[in-house]
Amino acid sequence: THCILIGAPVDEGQRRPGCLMGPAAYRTAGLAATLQALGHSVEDRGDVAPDAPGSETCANPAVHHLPEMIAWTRALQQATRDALPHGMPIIMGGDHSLALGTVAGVAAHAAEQGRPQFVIWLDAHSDFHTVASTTSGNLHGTPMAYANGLDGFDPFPPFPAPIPGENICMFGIRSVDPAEHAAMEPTEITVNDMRVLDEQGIVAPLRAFLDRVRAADGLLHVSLDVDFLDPSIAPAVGTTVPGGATFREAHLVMELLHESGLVTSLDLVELNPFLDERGRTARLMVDLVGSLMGRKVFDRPTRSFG
Ligand code: DIR
Ligand code: MN
Ligand code: MN
Ligand code: MN
Repeated sequence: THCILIGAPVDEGQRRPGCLMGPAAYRTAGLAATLQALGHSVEDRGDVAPDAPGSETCANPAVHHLPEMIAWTRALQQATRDALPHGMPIIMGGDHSLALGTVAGVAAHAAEQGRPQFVIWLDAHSDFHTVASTTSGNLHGTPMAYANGLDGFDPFPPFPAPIPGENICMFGIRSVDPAEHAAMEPTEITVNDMRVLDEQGIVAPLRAFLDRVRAADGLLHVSLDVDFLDPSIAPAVGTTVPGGATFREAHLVMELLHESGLVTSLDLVELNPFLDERGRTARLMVDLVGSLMGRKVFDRPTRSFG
């Protein structure tokens, strides 16, 4: 695979400074070398620089950094869309608001190809607020609702090709605000919260979704929020929530994604290196990318996905 690294030092989607150091931390932790050691070619396109922000406003007084986020969204949509015909974009965040742009970019590309877009959201949070509904005002809590085509995103550009709920699958969810819960209720989104993972494990729900992606010949975007992981193994995130995925659960997700051969783009989000313990979380995230891109101890017999 030709891996295209894109730095997205977005820090404006939440209130705890530090995510802007994420791209540098991934580079320092050896992301490119890890990919090359697995036989991939790597192109680092550097950090995206958005245009100067405009002066957009919205009715919700809680929202902060709206013009900056709109500028990031436009720039990251373009950067992701530009990269997709050439390889697999790996977006190094940056807080999760960057997915407003990256998922828009992959959706635009998929529409151009005439193929359906699927998304796997690995996160403690559902990120299903709108600009209108967010009470924290942190736009990192909104990208999934934007991608699903919800109203309430003025004055953002309209989402290019809204992704139907059937094509969205969440894992690791354990923190959902009331407005998000209400907004998700009528959708067909598959929400594998931690209770599902406790009861069924990660394998069966993930394979069920991957079977659907394969059957539809879809493109698959994976958005990996550091807080998907349990804080005991991944402390470097502003919004830790107890009870997250374990080390092996996380690697197993990545290994199954690799074996599926379906992943076409990846976000790495919410890493805050300022909160890290000597690069521990950054290294874990890089190791997880290694598993996603084919690192394994022993090969497994090829398994049919249906
Ligand atoms: C909360 C927390 N739902 C909010 N969200 C996220 O502020 O909207 N934290 N995404 O990481
Ligand atoms: Mn998130
Ligand atoms: Mn989160
Ligand atoms: Mn978050």
